[in-house]
Amino acid sequence: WQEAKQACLEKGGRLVVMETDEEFDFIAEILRGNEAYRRDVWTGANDIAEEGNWIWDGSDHQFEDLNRWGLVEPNGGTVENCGQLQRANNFALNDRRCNSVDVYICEY
Ligand SMILES: [Ca+2]
Ligand SMILES: [Ca+2]
Ligand SMILES: [Ca+2]
Repeated sequence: WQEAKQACLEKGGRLVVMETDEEFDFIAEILRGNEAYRRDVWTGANDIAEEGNWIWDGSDHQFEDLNRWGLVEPNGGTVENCGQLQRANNFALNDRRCNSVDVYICEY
């Protein structure tokens, strides 16, 4: 996740921040509709600074405005502090170990 974040910064952007349900659905639909995206996908969501306090990296947009967790997520406590779109769960949000290697979406 840190490398994904850095890659976005170096391109002048940031990891995707989903301000609205519409934005979330727009991205999830693209991922669902394309066989090429058979991967979990990092977003800017994380609770690295404070366990349980989810924020969007690089944005002051309130994370609580969006409630798109998978059914049992977030379930990783202090072990899972980075938010991804989980393919196995129809691209709902999942907290995952930040050192997992996944693809990512930058926004500009
Ligand atoms: Ca956005
Ligand atoms: Ca956590
Ligand atoms: Ca999880």
